Amino acid sequence: MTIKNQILIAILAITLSSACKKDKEDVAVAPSIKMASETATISAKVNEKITLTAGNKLGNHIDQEWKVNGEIKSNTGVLEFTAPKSGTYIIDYKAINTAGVFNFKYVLQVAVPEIPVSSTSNKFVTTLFEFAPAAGQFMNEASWGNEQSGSSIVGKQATPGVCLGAFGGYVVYGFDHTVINKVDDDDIIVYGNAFANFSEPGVVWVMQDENGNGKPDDTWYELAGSEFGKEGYIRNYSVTYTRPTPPSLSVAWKDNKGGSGLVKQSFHKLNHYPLWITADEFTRTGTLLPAINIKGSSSAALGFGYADNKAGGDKVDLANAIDKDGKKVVLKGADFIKVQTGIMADLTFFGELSTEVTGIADLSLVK
Ligand SMILES: [Ca+2]
Ligand SMILES: [Ca+2]
Ligand SMILES: [Ca+2]
Repeated sequence: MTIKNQILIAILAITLSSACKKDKEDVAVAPSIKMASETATISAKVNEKITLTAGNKLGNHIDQEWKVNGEIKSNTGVLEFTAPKSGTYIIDYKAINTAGVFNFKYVLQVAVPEIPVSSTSNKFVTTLFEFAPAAGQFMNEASWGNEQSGSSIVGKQATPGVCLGAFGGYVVYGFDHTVINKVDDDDIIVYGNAFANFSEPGVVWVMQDENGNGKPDDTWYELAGSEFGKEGYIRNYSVTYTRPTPPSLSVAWKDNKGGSGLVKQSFHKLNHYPLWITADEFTRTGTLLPAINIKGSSSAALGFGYADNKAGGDKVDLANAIDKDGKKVVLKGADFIKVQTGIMADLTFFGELSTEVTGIADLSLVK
């Protein structure tokens, strides 16, 4: 080895050792962090930006990470986060280097947006969002079952109102305020045209405007009634209706349990397939209620909790809300409501069982 090479190696060795030493100086101390807010439970509104800051007291090298519900949202000392909907968000901050790690956890509570009742609030539903009936004897008629029938009960009680057709047909409305879930009391009344031994029970669903956008694009919760969990009660029951070819009045259906049948023509002379639906078949999915009270053309009322079930209207309690797994949920209130025909039955000369709705009101505003 030449002298020149020996000198080069010596220089290289010194350079490497000083580089290592410098790194060691940087990472020798674990992160020392001062959170700008040390309150672990924080709150915010939907669509409101919050800013959280972590201060590096030593200014040494650290890697940082902010996670919201397990998803990385920032790798700096600052997290800016806007909750897109109500709920609980877990925010984890981590600072790490080779000498140690620092963690801080926030629990962010975001309340469901609420529109309070005011002097101008309407007791009735004020917006029709969707009218999606099934096949039925009133379809395509100028009264109960045409494309416009859904709007018949906006802001009022009305007869004719809206007919939902056979199983699974539904209509969705919104209130101009949040209907509050009163403790130990019913909250909403759904008016229908039921009378003794002529009930056509519909399942009631409610939704909170969790993302505050005024639209029913959040989570539906079924209001469990008297038949919940009983024999013949089936959630996620689907029925597909097929456009009759050649045109005829009766409409064939098949369900997702291997069953099939006809929505039979009765007194009514128009096509029972909703003709404004351009597809040649459509499917309605919902909760099937037991047909235990149906004998021929007689259909006695079910216990409680369904639309078009009892004469004078049906009161429902938001406290009976259940999630997709059938578990009870606590709702502060509801902004949207869906009513859906709950039984697939042929009431002989009365035609198919089809829920009618003639009004929906917030009971707290009904005098
Ligand atoms: Ca209640
Ligand atoms: Ca009815
Ligand atoms: Ca919404």
